[in-house]
Amino acid sequence: MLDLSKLVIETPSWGYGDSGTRFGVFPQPGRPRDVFEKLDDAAEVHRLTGTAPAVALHFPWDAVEDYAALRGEIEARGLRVGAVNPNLFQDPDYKLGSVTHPDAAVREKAVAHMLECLRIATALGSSAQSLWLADGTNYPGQDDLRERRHRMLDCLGRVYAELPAEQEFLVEYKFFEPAFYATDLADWGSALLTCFKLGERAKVLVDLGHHAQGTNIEQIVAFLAGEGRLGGFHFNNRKYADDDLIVGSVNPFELFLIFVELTASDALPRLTIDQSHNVEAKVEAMVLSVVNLQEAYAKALLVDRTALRAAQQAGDVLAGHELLLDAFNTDVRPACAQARVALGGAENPIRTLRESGYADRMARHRLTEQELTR
Ligand code: RM4
Ligand code: MN
Ligand code: MN
Repeated sequence: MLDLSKLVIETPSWGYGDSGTRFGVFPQPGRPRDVFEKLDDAAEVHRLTGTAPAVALHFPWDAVEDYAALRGEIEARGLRVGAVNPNLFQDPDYKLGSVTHPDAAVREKAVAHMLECLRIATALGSSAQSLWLADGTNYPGQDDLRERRHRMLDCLGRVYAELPAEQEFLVEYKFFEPAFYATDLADWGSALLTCFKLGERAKVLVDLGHHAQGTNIEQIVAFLAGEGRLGGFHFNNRKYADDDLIVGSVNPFELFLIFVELTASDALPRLTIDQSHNVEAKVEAMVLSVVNLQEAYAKALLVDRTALRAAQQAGDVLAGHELLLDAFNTDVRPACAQARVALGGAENPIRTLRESGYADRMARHRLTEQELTR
């Protein structure tokens, strides 16, 4: 029988709140008003899927006065904290960068925020800091590329020196956006070199939306895993850029191939959803994302590794390819439904969610001040 118990997905607190495009934000009825209501949504996703017991948090978006109390609220919902994500991209001071900024005072501010996030992570019992920098330049000559690299290594080194023993430091790269000319951590190679400089607990985080079109992401997984530096994943899907669509919605075969690589290692890295649901119902979108991940994982487990190895050794090109197609084309939905029930989840999570009326209940309860005074 299929066993989904080793698959652990973190859902992102920021994936439950209001979001939009750079042209507009579309508030949804029932959207969570604070971190506690985001936790309620995350707990609902875990209840239905049995696979999403952890919640990644973003600071200062999820900041509270009392972190011991927040930890209690997380645990009371049957959840645990996932990675802690510092935010080095929203403050106006970061216009020209955070840890690469030409002004030392801004770099100090960025370091102070990351150190604060180490303390928050400790208080919440988190085992990872997950760093994404929006740093980069828009024009040739705008800043000195070598200097920026030195500033970044200096700042990150200072944070890494304070990293509590039980925490990992995850370094996420992105080759485009928001800078247009040069991104300071543009690809997995730059991220890996940075990790090598920082130390053993620094590992690379791969976000599916952060590559050039056509990049072979499963090969990046193989390289990083081979170096013991694959720290985590941000799942989403895209057609064009960093679209943050539901994972598996556009390119399920790519997702399957990534899971074939992930399951080739002894242990799975940290697996997080990093999506932004602009027009679709948010909790439903998160549930569908987890279901898609369960199915991609289940198909990867079906690959006959012994036969695959034999075909590869024999140089039989298409036999190996066919073995992957056999697994990918298998309908794993009934097996996943059964395995989900064994985990305490629902056979058909989307249908159960719809029938439960959760979305309507939240829309009635979670009224904003504006809606109440209307
Ligand atoms: C970035 C990146 C980060 C995420 C932010 C909100 O594109 O993917 O992981 O925290 O968006
Ligand atoms: Mn990401
Ligand atoms: Mn992204």
